[in-house]
Amino acid sequence: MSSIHIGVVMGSSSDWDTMQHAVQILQQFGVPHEARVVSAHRMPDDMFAYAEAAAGRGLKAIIAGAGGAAHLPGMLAAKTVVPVLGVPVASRHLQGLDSLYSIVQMPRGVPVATFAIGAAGAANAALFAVAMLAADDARLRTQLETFRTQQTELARGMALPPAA
Ligand code: RP5
Repeated sequence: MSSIHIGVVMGSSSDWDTMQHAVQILQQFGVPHEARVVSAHRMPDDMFAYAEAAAGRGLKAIIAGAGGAAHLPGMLAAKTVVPVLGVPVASRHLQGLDSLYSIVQMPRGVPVATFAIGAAGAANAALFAVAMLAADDARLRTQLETFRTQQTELARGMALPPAA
């Protein structure tokens, strides 16, 4: 059994600015993970090999980010029953709407859990993965509850500037 629980993959190193927000969350929660480039279009054989090996390696979820014609999450999901969490990366010309539609509109039968475009989606995908793992991990559940409590306290402490 692998010690890696979550795989974070992306179509290009240019996705890292976005996808690092997922990795930061996994680091913060102490979740064993890996991060690598696995391009659907430029390395399809590697992508299939990654997906086919995922369950056997003990991965509990794959967070997959891609931009433009973002086939990576859907094609990974086609080759594994390990849950795939898709992150649409903002593209140069259509600002990620193309990525979002490419990832979210999976035909019935092969789901990809799709998150918001960009950094918030990457962070939330990781938080969702943490929540999945927390179902069987009391330490993670406590950490997640503390994280939520801290957010609540931050929001309650938010001050607004005087009206102009
Ligand atoms: C996709 O193409 C990647 O996920 C990336 O978002 C986009 C552009 O890739 P680069 O041209 O920056 O390598 O496959």
